Amino acid sequence: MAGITMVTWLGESRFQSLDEPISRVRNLAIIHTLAYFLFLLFFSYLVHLHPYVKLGPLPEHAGDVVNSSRNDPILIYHSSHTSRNKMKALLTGISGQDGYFLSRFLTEKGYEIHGVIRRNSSMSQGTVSLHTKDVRDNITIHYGDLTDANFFSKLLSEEKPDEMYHLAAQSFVGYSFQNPSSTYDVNISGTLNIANAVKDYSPGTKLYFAATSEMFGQPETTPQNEETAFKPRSPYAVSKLAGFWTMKTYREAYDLFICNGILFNHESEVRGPEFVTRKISLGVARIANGSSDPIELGNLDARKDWGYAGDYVEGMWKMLNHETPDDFVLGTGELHTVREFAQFAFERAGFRITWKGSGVDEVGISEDGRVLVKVNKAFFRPLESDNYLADYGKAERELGWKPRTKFGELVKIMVDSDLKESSHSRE
Ligand code: NAP
Ligand code: F7E
Repeated sequence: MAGITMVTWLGESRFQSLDEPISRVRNLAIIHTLAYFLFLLFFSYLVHLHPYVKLGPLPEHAGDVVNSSRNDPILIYHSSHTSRNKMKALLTGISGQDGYFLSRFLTEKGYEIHGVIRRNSSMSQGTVSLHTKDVRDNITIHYGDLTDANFFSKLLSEEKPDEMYHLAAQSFVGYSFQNPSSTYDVNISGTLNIANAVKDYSPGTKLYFAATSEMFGQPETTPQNEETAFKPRSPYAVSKLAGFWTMKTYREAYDLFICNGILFNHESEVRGPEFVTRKISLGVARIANGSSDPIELGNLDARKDWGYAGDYVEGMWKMLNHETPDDFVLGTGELHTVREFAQFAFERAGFRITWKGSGVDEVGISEDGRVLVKVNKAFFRPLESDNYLADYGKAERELGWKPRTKFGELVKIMVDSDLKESSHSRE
């Protein structure tokens, strides 16, 4: 062993005779150093530039994962659906309230978004037109109607999204009493079309269905959770319950990844104008800008568990990224009446309101004696569902979800937004 020493370089061992010239050893060291830096450069290219390399853990269904475990800091994968590194989400109801917040949320998460819009003569795109450019540019629109089974078969077979959020519906409870038939066509047959298209053309797609607290109807127990019995009290609620059971049946029968989100009322600055919260915030802004017409409302005693839509879309995504498909309740666990909503909303705009009279004769009056709110029987429903209160404990435990926006903050967001809009449109 005399005259022989061991040189370790970059984990490589080799024996070096002490008789070799020193310059040869130096050259070797330089070559090894260069090789090491080239390797580092190549590696950093892979991590930052190469389309098939992602940092951090990926959703489990991202595609065929190569050379990884879920805890690896770097995952290399080839998307089985798109051969790109972006997850693909397909949204029905993208032009509605939840479609707006979910598009924003998924864009921030790096998803490629496809959305279904039903054509209308003015070619308006609802809330899609409210997006900032980065979100709008990330959305591919497909024109189609929920009642068109062929359209969805073709769409699913062509796009094969990683995740699909079925949000589209005839969602207005009051209208469902007047037009139960079209409500059933859209909400029951339309939902069946989605379930069939996923089953037959893209069974690897994870599917979210927008079920509702309305399915509880007049619940016997409070608060309500995933175990509470359903007793629907409107054509809308009946149609959603049919959708809920269709999804549950398909999940079990065909081993599909389908989740039902049983969501309590969630509102926002882009809520449809006929829903009571937005009707109030728009009315308050109109009155603050000089209108003398009061807001006409129905049942002021109706109580709801109202949350902020922006919080709820995260819960939808968490459901589809849970290990197993399941059903979850999302809500706030707080109840407020329509009267309270109106009171808070007027206060936010600087009006103190006092209530006088009762039933259909009740009015909300300003300090200077003006009638700001009055009751109109036309806005009562044949049946009212009351006593709703969410127990979102399962979502909190299993998904780590809970509502962030309190009632007062929700009212503030909505009123401030409408005040700002109405002052702009006066300019
Ligand atoms: P929304 O604002 O009323 O949006 C409904 C969407 O469905 C709109 O984009 C609408 O398109 C679309 N749509 C209706 N009929 C269609 C048809 N035949 N074909 C294609 N698209 C159609 O409702 P949301 O508040 O976002 O709620 C999303 C979903 O959650 C709904 O299914 C609703 O029933 C359910 N949900 C909502 C709440 C809540 O408090 N917001 C609570 C529980 C469950 P147009 O723009 O053309 O009308
Ligand atoms: O009514 C009462 C009305 O129409 C709320 C949908 O997103 O949430 C929503 O359904 C309450 C009801 O929503 C007026 O009687 C009083 O008790 O804003 P809304 P909704 O019926 O709760 C559920 C969870 C969904 O799933 C639905 O898709 O307010 N109310 N006066 C009034 N309601 C309206 N619209 N207009 C009034 O003047």
